[in-house]
Amino acid sequence: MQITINGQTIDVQDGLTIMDACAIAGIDIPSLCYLKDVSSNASCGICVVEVKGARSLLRSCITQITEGMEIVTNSQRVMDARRMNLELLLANHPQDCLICDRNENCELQQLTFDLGMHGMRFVRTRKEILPKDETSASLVRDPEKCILCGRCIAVCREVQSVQAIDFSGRGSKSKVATFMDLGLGVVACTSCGQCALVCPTGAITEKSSIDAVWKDLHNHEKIVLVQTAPAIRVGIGEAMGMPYGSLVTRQMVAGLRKLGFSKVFDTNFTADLTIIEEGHELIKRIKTGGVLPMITSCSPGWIKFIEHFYPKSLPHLSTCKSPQQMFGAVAKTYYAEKTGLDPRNIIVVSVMPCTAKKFEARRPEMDSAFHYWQAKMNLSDADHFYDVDHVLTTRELARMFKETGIEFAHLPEENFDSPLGESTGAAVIFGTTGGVMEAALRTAYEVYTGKTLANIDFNAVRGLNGIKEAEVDLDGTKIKVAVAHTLKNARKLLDEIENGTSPYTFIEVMTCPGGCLGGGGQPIPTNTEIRKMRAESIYYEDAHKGIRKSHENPEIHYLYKEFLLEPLGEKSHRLLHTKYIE
Ligand code: HC1
Repeated sequence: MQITINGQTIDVQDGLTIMDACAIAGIDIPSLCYLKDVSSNASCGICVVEVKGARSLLRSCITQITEGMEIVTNSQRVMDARRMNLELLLANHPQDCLICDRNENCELQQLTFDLGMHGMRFVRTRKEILPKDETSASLVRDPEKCILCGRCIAVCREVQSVQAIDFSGRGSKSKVATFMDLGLGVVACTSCGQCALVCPTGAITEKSSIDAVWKDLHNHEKIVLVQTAPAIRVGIGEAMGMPYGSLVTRQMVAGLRKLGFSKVFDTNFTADLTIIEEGHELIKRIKTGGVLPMITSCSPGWIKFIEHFYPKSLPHLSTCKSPQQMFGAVAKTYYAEKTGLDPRNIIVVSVMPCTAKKFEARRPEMDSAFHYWQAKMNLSDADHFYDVDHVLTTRELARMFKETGIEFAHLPEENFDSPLGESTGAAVIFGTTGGVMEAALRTAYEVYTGKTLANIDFNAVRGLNGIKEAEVDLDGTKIKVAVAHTLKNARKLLDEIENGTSPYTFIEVMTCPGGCLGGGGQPIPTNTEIRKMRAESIYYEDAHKGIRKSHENPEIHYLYKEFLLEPLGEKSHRLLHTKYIE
């Protein structure tokens, strides 16, 4: 099909929107509401263009091209309309950019600059000040900064099938709201933070733990340990200005030491531990007629989803805590004992790509180390501590680096501390969809059959398809496995389980698109192309690791020999496994 854009004739395929056709012609049409692959509300009015013969300007994100269409994207009329629509949005928007969490990473701010705005003619029309919603352990919503673009609503509904938020009110009273304005911490929100990832302004952000972490880092009575999730090493470089998907594992370790952490450990260590416990749990369920399919349990948004929407299916969840929580429990018991530290003085900080991890760390049952020590040390309730004290997102860690002037790209490469820093290739792939499944199969196969796996790369469970499946032959016992990322895809697998048609033995579910590397706490922007680049780096690290199977991690062997004694043993059950809330 032939169309003309700004006087130039080009050939493009049928069925495109004007915005897509312009992108092919090298013209980036601005928009504050459009969300590629998800939806367009066509609400912001920034993407308007002139089309010959049309009476008014047209929104390029929803208007399809037609043969011979003549489009103008840069006329005075177009520029004036875009500026006018932006001015109307700015009229009700707070002018506190300098102290906003999204300063320098705000699409509204950037567009104001890009469109050459020099003044604002309109005054605020909204009469009341809309209160912040701080009810969630993970997220803060500030409706004053909301421009009603609808992206958060679209991602919550279309990607996650959760619908925790929606538009309410009309005209000047329109706002994004939770059911009955009860707050994100009260309604059925999974805390996944995908809304924060797509918000063009500072209207939804993670609940910051930065001040609390600094306070503990500056308290010389505290030993502050940090653990880093698998997906941080492919995200933090981006947040520090490096190319998308930069793999910066050892610079990250150096940077964390510069911030003052006493020891820099790796969540990957307890990802390996999770595989040992979860692999044995799966084998036990297969051999003893336990509840199948068993479903992975390390993604806290997913746990909240199944608790809210599919409580009948909770027995399908592995009882394993997530690697984040296993780390906290092991650090404040095994590591405390080994080093002679008072567990009350140990602070565990997690760096996670995930906003729901903040919620997970505050689940009331996540205090197993406290109960472990309570009787031994005669602790009172006043001594109470959680296994994980603070959770920082990738974005928050980047802010801390910037606050201290750390030039991330020039950091030397350093190694994790021992004994909670050694990990395998199986652990790093936890950070991408399919990774937990692949890691579990590498171990489950060898434990179940007693044989060495010839090819440890399970390509069938790699990639960004919404649901992937594979058949695995455990030496004559054939099992079918499935992998889903996003809660909308997980819903399909749960529906099969609940109507009795699920053909699977083992299922991996990760809450966020692409798995943790696309988590709600990762750098903004995060989109499909960027997720692919992060996944490539993760598989690169796996392929270049000396040890690639969790059960071959030597530090895990010591942990069992010196402390846990055996998988699924008494200590494991007290510290590494959990129950769910119906
Ligand atoms: Fe994840 Fe996990 S992989 S949940 O996605 O099991 O957040 O990265 O840390 O706990 O290990 C997140 C990532 C992370 C846990 C591990």
